[in-house]
Amino acid sequence: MGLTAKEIITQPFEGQKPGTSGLRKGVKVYQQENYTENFVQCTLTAALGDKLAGSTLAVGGDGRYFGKEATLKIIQICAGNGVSKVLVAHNGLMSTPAVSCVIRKYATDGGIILTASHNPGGPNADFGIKYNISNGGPAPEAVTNAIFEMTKTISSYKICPDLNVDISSIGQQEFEVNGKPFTVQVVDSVSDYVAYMKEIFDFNALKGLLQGSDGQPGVNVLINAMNGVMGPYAQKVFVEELGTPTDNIVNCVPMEDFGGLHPDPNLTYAADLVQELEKGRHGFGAAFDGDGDRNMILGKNAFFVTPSDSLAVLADNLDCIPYFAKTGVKGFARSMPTSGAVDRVAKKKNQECFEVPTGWKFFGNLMDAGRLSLCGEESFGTGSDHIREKDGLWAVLAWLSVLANKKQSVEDVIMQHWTTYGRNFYTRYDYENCESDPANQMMKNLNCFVADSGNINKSFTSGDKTYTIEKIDNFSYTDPVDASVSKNQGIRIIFADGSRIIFRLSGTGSSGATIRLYIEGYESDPKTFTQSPQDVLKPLINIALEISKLQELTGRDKPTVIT
Ligand code: VG1
Ligand code: CO
Repeated sequence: MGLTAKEIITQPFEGQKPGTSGLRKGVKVYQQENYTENFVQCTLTAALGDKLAGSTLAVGGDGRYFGKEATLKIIQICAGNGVSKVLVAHNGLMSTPAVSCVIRKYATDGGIILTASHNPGGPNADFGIKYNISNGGPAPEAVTNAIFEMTKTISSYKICPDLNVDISSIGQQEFEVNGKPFTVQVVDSVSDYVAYMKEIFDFNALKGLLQGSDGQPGVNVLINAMNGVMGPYAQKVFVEELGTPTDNIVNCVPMEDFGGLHPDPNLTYAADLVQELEKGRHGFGAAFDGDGDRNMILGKNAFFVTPSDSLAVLADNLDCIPYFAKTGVKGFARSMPTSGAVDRVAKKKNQECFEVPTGWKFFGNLMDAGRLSLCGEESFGTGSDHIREKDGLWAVLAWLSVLANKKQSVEDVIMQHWTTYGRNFYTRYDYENCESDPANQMMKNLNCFVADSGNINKSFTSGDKTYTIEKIDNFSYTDPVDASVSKNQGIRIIFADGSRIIFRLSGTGSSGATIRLYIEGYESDPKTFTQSPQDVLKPLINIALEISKLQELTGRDKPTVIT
């Protein structure tokens, strides 16, 4: 029997601008009457316009609280709007990179990802909705701006409230809505994603590395999925494909509240992994965030690979990965706050290297234009043009490919890299959940600092170091492909020796303001390489605090997270 779509009258709502990566709010906000429906309608209409009726879309999420409910609602809204087909994740669970993979593999018109990524989940935590376009990547700013504009004028949404979909078994379900066929296909994204990884990497070589070969003992790995969506993917790749014992993959059952963890793979929130690795029993450790696009890589004794270095090392060693032998290497890119370590590799290899604003959406155009193969962010994001999202598990397999090929430990690979290129010392300070007014005031003051050309050539001294300002600006990016301009992407204070201080406000926080302070300093003297970034960068940190008056304004005497 056919179903009927309804048009529900609703009110415009403001203050919904999507941030660095979709719209993130407390779950309770999304649970308000018509809120999720409104935002989804605005998203679909703004993103697809005339193409919405008859389109095919993918839907999946990281399994956090409210995800299943939202998934079913989204399918009903799709049906209400005349969408032809929805590819939905089995039980609603699909990592962000897997959604990108599915959008591309099945050539859908776009997809919706239900995640607040590395933000905590549960009835009192966060939720998020993010739209990806047909290339598999996050919607560009033109689309997110259009969504925002529509939230101010929306007056109704369309839904098919009687549509009853079962997402617990894989396969196809057919419906008739307003006299037209509507198909829901429940996909096994784990199989699709893992099949793709097997095309990209040499799984036999990886197996040899983990199990031991040619008289070499195997590398004992520890993989921590932080109770997020990556559990099933890690299980399939490590246990089923590579023969890793089950004990070596932990927190691999997805939970609605991530078991109370803050699913952000950094030294603070993934302290469990760090402590295990410190015991020296594993040669390699990795953690993912809730939606599986981020990665943290550790070596034996918890040797920490800074994400910016991770990017540079992979750039230097892409020949260890079969995919790049097929596609060739077409250029590198990093987000603006990410250290310049990769730039050095690009220079040596004569590759283009782009500096884009924070957030993965800026890489997609470059990839589609065939100018970018590998890119990354300092925030534990690494990826390539195999999809259009950063990809945590891909990064782990890339690292293992390097280790297998070079027959070296993580620490040896990094040391060798620094010996060749010098070390870009790097640290990031996060001041999470500050009050908004003082944080905005600080940025306002910094904008004044930037506007005052008298600050150029000014010197700042801290301890025995003196730094002279060479350039200051609020980073602006002109997309080399479509010439779109993105302004106000972060305050940069660049010194004569190339050291940098960067300030920006997070676009993914769900309440208050999160200030991010990024510090980079370059050293070529091998004697410095084993020193701690906190020691080496201390003078620059002090100068950053002095210029910004961060502590006075926010009342914070230390950051909540140091990376
Ligand atoms: C943060 C990171 C940024 C990343 C974004 C989304 O944004 O800094 O590099 O792309 O999160 O990552 P912000 O605006 O809070 O600094 V994820 O894993 O949340 O998709
Ligand atoms: Co994420």
